[in-house]
Amino acid sequence: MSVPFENGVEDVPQYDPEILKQIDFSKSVAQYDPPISPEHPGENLIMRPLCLGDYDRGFLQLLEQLTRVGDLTREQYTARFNQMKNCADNYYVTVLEDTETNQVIGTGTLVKEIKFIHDASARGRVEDVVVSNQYRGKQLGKLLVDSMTLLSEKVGCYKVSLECRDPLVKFYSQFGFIRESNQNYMMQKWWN
Ligand code: 16G
Repeated sequence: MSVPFENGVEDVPQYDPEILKQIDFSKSVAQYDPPISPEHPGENLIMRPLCLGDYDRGFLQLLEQLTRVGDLTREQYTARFNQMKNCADNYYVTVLEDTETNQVIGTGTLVKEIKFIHDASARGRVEDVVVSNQYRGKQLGKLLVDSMTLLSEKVGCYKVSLECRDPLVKFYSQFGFIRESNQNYMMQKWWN
């Protein structure tokens, strides 16, 4: 179902846009100067769920600034979008759009991994955070991480985690993330 956004664009959102309005940003432990929020991310910017039409608004090109994406066709994008939309309680792919250029200039995702443990609770993961080169220094990465972190509590995650390289540990600690002394992140990479 298409919904109208503040910028007049009507599109199919990956998750219910009302959920973003439920984030209690007063709970944020990060500092903003000047103050910004999910409802007011900055001049000519809106925060909203990823939409189907973001294939044409530079979403995949933006992700390329984070890691390899590959040449996803519109069909591949649409299929993956619909898969995530069908699990809208578990995926919150969020974007920042510049309403002057109609380009997606920032993104961050909350993944809610459901579990049996902790009274059938869930774990949140903040994933795939990137802000376009020309928009750095506007606290937008901070806003995206903060919003996805606060959202994780709202949607019932008993904990939330993320992966990052050493130089970013300080950045992520401002949201309350701590590097656990006896927990290691281990992985195997099958392909790139
Ligand atoms: C970073 C991202 C992670 C992303 C990965 C991609 C954050 C907090 N972390 O670790 O979500 O999936 O980079 O790198 O955004 P890769 O292609 O090497 O897996």
